[in-house]
Amino acid sequence: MKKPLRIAITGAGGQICYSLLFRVACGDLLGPDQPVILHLLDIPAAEQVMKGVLMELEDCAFPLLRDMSASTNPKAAFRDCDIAFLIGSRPRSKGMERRDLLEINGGIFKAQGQALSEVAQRTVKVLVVGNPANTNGLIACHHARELDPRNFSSMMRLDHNRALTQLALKIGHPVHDLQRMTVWGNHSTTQFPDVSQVLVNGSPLTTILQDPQWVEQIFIPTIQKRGAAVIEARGLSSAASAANAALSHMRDWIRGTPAGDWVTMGVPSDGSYGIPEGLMCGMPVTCQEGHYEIVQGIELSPQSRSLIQQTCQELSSEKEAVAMLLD
Ligand code: NAX
Repeated sequence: MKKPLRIAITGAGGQICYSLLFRVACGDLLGPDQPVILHLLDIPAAEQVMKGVLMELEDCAFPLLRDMSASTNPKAAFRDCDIAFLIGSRPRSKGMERRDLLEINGGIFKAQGQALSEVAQRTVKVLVVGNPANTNGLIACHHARELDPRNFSSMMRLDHNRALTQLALKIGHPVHDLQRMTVWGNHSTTQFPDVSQVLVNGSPLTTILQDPQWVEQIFIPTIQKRGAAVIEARGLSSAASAANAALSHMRDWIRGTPAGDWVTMGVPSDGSYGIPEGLMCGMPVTCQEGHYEIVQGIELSPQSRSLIQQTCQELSSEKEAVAMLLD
């Protein structure tokens, strides 16, 4: 049997983790022959809830779950961890300005980046889910001075999966037939779900979808506003689908993307596609042997370039709003 891997998960008392923890513990992330040790982190107000979650994890008798702990101290939770899901963050409360939200969360992710840098494995893979995910990811990465920035990513996979399904429904194919979806930019309403490279059973989508206006007028706004639509329907934000996306993101990063396909990850921009360096931006990536590469050579139309520029402008303005946390 392999040596157990340590997986830190923050926001452990919240609704996304209530789905994610159980899937990680049963082997959905790393496979049926990889034991895991779970390190839960939340704030003191959620200590009692974490206790209950630990009890339920015990009650599942998962064969792969070798040990688990709950803490309110980031350094304790991140010690020696191989994988970290940073999910916990402060929600926007009544009267709070967007700038205040960015700053409060920035403070949380600064401290967590520093703690990861001090105590996590040097190869730790970090996925930031807590919103604003891209900018929080940038802050955590910036403060993890002893770690490679390529260890950090932010979650765009829920947007990616939403886009795949809406497209599959439109053309009447199973999701399985579709490849090469990309969601550029920010996990926000400015994101650009880009179908221009999508293949359906190896053929360009454009040979099947005869309705270009649908993409602009229905598809793109539907994906951009899907989070709000789920809140409207459920009275709560996406949780199980977010947990599934986080798990898929980390699984593909570690175990690789299928040949000929790619996924969307928020990763530190390197200047590709004219996106300014130093943003945590949704981009198409392939993964192999635990490393991602940004897909190169995609031909972008002037309209696509303009939509990418708009969402990156939003990322730049978020970065400016937290400039004091990026010194
Ligand atoms: P919940 O409010 O259910 O849970 C959040 C948990 O985080 C709470 O238990 C809270 O005590 C904890 N927390 C707060 N500050 C913390 C800190 N400093 N350290 C550790 N834990 C802390 O939210 P949930 O629905 O689970 O969502 C979590 C985050 O994911 C939110 O920021 C949400 O906006 C974000 N999302 C991001 C998505 C993405 O695609 N990037 C999609 C889903 C989700 O909306």
